[in-house]
Amino acid sequence: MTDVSDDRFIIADIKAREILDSRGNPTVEVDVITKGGVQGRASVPSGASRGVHEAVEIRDGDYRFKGKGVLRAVKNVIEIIKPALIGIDVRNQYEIDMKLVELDGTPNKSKLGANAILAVSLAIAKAAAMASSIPLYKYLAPNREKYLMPIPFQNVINGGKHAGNELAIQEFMIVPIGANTFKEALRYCAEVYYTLRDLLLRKYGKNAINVGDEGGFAPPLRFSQDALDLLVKSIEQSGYIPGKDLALAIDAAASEFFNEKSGTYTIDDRTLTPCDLRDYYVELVKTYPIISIEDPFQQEDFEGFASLTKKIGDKVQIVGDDLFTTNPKRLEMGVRMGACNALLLKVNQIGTLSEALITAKIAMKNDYAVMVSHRSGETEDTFIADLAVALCTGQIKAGAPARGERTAKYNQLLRIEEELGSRAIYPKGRLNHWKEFFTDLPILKGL
Ligand code: 2PG
Ligand code: MG
Repeated sequence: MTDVSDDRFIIADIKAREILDSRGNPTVEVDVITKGGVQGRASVPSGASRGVHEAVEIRDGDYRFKGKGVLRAVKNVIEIIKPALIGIDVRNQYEIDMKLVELDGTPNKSKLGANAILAVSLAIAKAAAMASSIPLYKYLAPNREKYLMPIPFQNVINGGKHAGNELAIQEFMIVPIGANTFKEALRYCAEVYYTLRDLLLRKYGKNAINVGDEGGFAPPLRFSQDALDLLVKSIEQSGYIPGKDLALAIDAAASEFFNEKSGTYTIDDRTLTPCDLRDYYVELVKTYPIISIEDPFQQEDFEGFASLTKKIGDKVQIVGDDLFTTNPKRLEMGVRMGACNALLLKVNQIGTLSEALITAKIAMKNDYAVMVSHRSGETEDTFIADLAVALCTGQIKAGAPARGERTAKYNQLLRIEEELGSRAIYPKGRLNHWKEFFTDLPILKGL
């Protein structure tokens, strides 16, 4: 524990409240206030295509908000967490997080709720950064000379659980690998997004430009290839070269189109065995400039993931999201089996900042890339933007360049890049740039 007593850092009060996320569902917001009057505020996101191994978010299950209220989680912050943390120095992130884990006492944070715990954990870090008078990303990683900006993986066509269409694949993303700066990358994406809108409008009419949960369009398509063709066309018609300026990526979120009984997948009006599905992806990457595939198989199929990674993992990033749920144990198992070559990092899947940082470190130590990620239900909180810069992952996904809760993250990255000036590096053309930036974070105290 940090023992130099300084009132600026000592927790004097914790407030918690129920707010709404981008889908209109309640979520938890927490303020951590120090004796010096500094306030760190954080709120938690929520997924729709949730992995079964994720930490548990507690919902009230009563008449309010059709059972989705979070007043029990709010109460847990006020009645259980707050009394345990008053008087502690906010710079003790790791100790505080371990205390939260201990107070909960369950393996999946189901007693206090990962939503209650994470809001406190993130607010603690923000309060510490503010009390130290430094930006959050620098507080999290003070020992860097240069910082790697993340390539934004932007989900511009939504399918699966995030949209009211027939596309099995959940996310079709554009990846501005050829930009020189984050600012330029964001512009590339916005321009392609406008072109895509025009194309959709012309080809399918007004209904096609409705948007899904993450701000991408949700056109009435059935086949993945149609979505991918549209992206290639949009990139070209925006004046860019597919595969050079902007590449493509998908998050299949395959658990959502997996039929448990038959062990098959329903996609593009076809029923595929895991082997067929692997071949399907192999064909897709031959036809399109796809550089990253997330959750290609259902969340328990480590072998399926490994077979695809073995086949195309030298050229394509294979990302584990529902497979790993940001859980160190599941990640370690994946590493042993050669399941993937990248981790999707979602802080609310594990429930504390320290545990998420540990999982990221395990990934990088084992040569796995890390993509920091939002959830489909988001708030205006921009924590993950700072987190991606602190970890120098070189990758983030935060949805389309539209809808306030998505642009909040990208706009924060613009501010960070501006502030860093020549200390900000954009990983032009490469997903493995992070390796040059991998270092221990003092906040983890050698763990
Ligand atoms: C995903 C996420 C975010 P959700 O599957 O990667 O894009 O979706 O938050 O619904 O799990
Ligand atoms: Mg996913």
